[in-house]
Amino acid sequence: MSASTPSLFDPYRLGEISLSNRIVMAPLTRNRAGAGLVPTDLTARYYAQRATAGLLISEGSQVSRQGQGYQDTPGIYSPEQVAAWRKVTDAVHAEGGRIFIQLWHVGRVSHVDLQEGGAAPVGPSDLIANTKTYVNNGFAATSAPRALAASELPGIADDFRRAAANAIAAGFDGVEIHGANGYLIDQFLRDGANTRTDAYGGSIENRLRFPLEIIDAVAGEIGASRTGIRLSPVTPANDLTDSDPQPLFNRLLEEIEARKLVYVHVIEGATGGPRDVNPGFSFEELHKRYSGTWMVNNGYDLGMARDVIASGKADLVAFGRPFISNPDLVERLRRGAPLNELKRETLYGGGAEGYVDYPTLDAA
Ligand code: 8OZ
Repeated sequence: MSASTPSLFDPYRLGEISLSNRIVMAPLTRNRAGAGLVPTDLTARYYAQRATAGLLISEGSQVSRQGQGYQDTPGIYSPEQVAAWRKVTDAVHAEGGRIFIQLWHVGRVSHVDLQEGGAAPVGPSDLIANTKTYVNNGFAATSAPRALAASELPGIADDFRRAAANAIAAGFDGVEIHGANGYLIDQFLRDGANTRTDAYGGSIENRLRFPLEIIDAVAGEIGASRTGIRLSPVTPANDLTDSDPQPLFNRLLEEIEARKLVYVHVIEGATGGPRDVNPGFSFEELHKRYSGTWMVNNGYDLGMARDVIASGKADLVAFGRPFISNPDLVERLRRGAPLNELKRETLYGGGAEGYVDYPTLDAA
């Protein structure tokens, strides 16, 4: 390889910040928020332990009470949440790390027991998702959603805008808009979840309208150079279906290019599952349309990650579950060292166990 071949371990310029390497910690839901849905001191320790990643992306954090779909996920809408996240970003920055927050609205993937006054969750249409959520300490079917009125949409875009302002006030280096995995933004994009007959449904242009209004609200508030987005064009997660994702996402990438968002984070294949769920879909067609930072995710190991960076097919690689069980994942990859095994029973909920007690190489 020539000296100019990029490596996973080279620094990278992301908008206005520099990352010490091309390895990203993917957003990971852990369901450990404290009362008031605030991140805790353990949360700060967990992210600080992983600060050698070039970039950390926080777990999905709801932009409003309505945007919550699972028990004990943190928010970024109250003053208490902003103050608590400040402790997290300070701890990460003290270790030399960089951190974006993932801004999340679950849409129809929620349960009446998580909604204000037991209200129905909301979506583009009143179609129920055949999926489960976690509530009252157990898995439960999602509740039947109510179709949003067009007059409610500016309020939700404004929740995203305010959450982005809160994120900057809390010390985050930027935000990732959660446009993936069958949540609100993805629900508006897809004809399997969005059967609206107004300006927000039907044609590709119409299905893109609300997602783009959210993007414009966020980027207008904090700047495109601090705004990234996560997409999962072919995932079946959360009962999402779509008759023809290629032209839809081709158009979306053109719109994202025009808005100069700082990165696009793509989940290649089924979220946390096989990469080849839709072999006819071309991620290259998407990449071709966008000249900013291309972040890839899903089942990467060291060899795949080295190759995708060296080939120039991606700028950054996000690792999910390996970062839960290996706080020093970057060092382990650098040395080609073995990885700790993931304890699945402590993934969601609980305390320190399976959260901040995974050993580093040096400790082991
Ligand atoms: C696992 C459990 C709950 C939520 C996603 C935010 O899939 C999630 C999530 C993952 O994007």
